[in-house]
Order: sequence, then structure tokens, then C-alpha cells
Amino acid sequence: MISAIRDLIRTARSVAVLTGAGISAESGIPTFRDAGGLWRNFRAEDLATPQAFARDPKLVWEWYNWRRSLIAQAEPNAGHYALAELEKRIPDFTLITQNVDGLHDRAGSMRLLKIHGDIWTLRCTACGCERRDLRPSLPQLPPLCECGGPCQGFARPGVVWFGEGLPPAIWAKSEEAAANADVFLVIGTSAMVYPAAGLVHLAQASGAKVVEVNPAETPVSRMVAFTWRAPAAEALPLLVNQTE
Ligand code: BV8
Ligand code: ZN
Repeated sequence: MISAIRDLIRTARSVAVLTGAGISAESGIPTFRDAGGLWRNFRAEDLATPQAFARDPKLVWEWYNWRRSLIAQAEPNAGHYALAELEKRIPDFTLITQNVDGLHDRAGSMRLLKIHGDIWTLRCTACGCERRDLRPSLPQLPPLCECGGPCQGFARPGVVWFGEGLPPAIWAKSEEAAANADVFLVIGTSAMVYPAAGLVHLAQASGAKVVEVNPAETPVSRMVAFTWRAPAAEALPLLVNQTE
């Protein structure tokens, strides 16, 4: 199977990739829905929604602060680096990620579409100004707006919550990449969250060969051309090392 996947990538005109929390698992960042995952003590609707934030911004920020501290101690793993290497070799390559941890950026991925936002960006709920803040955990919760203007607003994490639309321009590029791909890699996602998971169906319907890299079965496993039951940090380097 691995050589067949390598051949697919070697001969592909256009490659698109969708990653989820699973690609950061081997960097020590818990996934959302695996045992011991980020949602373990909470339910998504308790925290990653505008309603939860309106009700208790401090609680939601405590969760994000905890995640920021966790991510700040993590390093990109061989899976992240392998995707950054693939991007260098394939002219028409797009990496679409549901992850907000910034590890793809740190591994050197450039053609990167962050469809669920970025945990290191803060956005003022009053004036909408955005800023990057890389401090692992923020001293004051919720953080105040620092736009320098008269705004008294406070900031929220620059991520997409449940019930919120995805950034339109980034989403449009993601759909275009999925629709044009010869090969679509779906890596480390439970393929449960929409519209992100819909990209797999769009790629397949547009004629792409879809390859899933995931140690576990997911709702898309049955529909794809290849299901590679392996952790990303082990599988992805094998794809890169032999596609000289
Ligand atoms: C929207 C950012 C409309 C925040 C996140 C009922 C049916 C269908 C859909 C819905 C429904 N009810 C509501 C909806 C819509 C909802 C949705 O899909 N809900 C799901 C739960 C059913 N979607 C939305 O609300 C979206 N918005 O629809 O808006 C709209 C439109 C226009 C205008 C206004 C409104 C917004 C969704 C985005 C939510 N934000 N995150 C944050 O991170 O804090 S979602 C969250 O889940 C993360 O982004 C995460 O990336 C994403 C998906 O999870 P995964 O990444 O897949 O992680 P998970 O733990 O689930 O799986 C890990 C996988 O890795 C597993 O398969 C595991 O086997 C594998 N793995 C483990 N180790 C490894 C590994 N793989 C490889 N290697 C390893 N070592
Ligand atoms: Zn402001």
C-alpha cells in the first residue's frame, strides 16, 4: 500500500491535505475526542461556543490559557515536518488544517489554510481588532483590547467556535483545493466536524484519490481509496523519504 500511495503522490499534479488534532497527538497535545482528550472534562458546547463565552468568558479563557501553555511546550513532530517537506516538492500543494495550535507554521508549512482560526490570535469583541500574542498563558482574563483607541472591549481567542461561520476567503480556497486535487490526504481527524469534513466528500466527488492516515476507523474510512492505519509521525515521513 505504501508504495502505491508514494506513486500516487509522485505522479500527482495537485495535492491537498486536511489535518486534524491527531497530527499533533505525537507532539503531546491531546486530541479532542480520543480518551483523555481536550473535551474530556468538558463538552464542546460548554466551551467552544459564543454562548459559553458570553455566559462565562473567564471560564472559556481558562481553558484556552491551559491549551496555550500546553501547546507552548510542544514541538512540531515528524508528521508536521514531512508535510512541510512535501510542500517544497509539489508545486500545487495546499495544507488545510482544523488545528489552531500553530504547529504547522512552526514546522515551516507556508501554503497553509487555517479554517478554524489560530489560538495565538486575539480578537477584540468590541472593535474587532486582532493581534498576535504568543505568551503561553495570559496574565489577565479576559484580556483587554489593546487597539490603543478608546475601546474598552475585551478580547476572545481568534478561533472559529461551534455555530460560527468559517473565514469565507480561507474556506473558499479550501474548497477549491479539495475540488482540484488529484490526491487528497486526510490525516488525524475524526471527520465529524462540518463543514471541514465535507472537504473529503468534495475531493472524492471531484475525482481525487483520497488517502486517510489515522490509527483508528472514522466515518470516511469506508469511502476512501486507501486507509493507512498508522500514526502520522510514523507514516508521513515514509511518504516523503522515497518520493525523491
Ligand atoms: C458552522 C476551533 C454554520 C476551536 C473547532 C449536526 C450535524 C452536523 C453538523 C452539525 C450538527 N450540529 C452542529 C453542526 C455544525 C458543527 C459541527 O460540525 N458539529 C459537530 C460536532 C457535529 N459545525 C460548526 O458549528 C461549524 N460552523 O457550521 O457554522 C454557520 C455558517 C455560516 C454562518 C454562521 C454559521 C464550526 C466548526 C468549528 C468548531 N471549532 N475548533 C478550538 O479548537 O478551540 S472544532 C474542533 O474539532 C477542532 O477544531 C478540531 O480540529 C475539530 C475536529 O476534531 P479533530 O481535529 O478531528 O480531532 P478529534 O479529537 O475529533 O479526532 C482526532 C483524530 O486523530 C481521531 O480520529 C484519532 O483516531 C486520530 N489520531 C489520534 N492520534 C493520531 C491520530 N491520527 C494520526 N496520528 C496520530 N498519532
Ligand atoms: Zn477593541
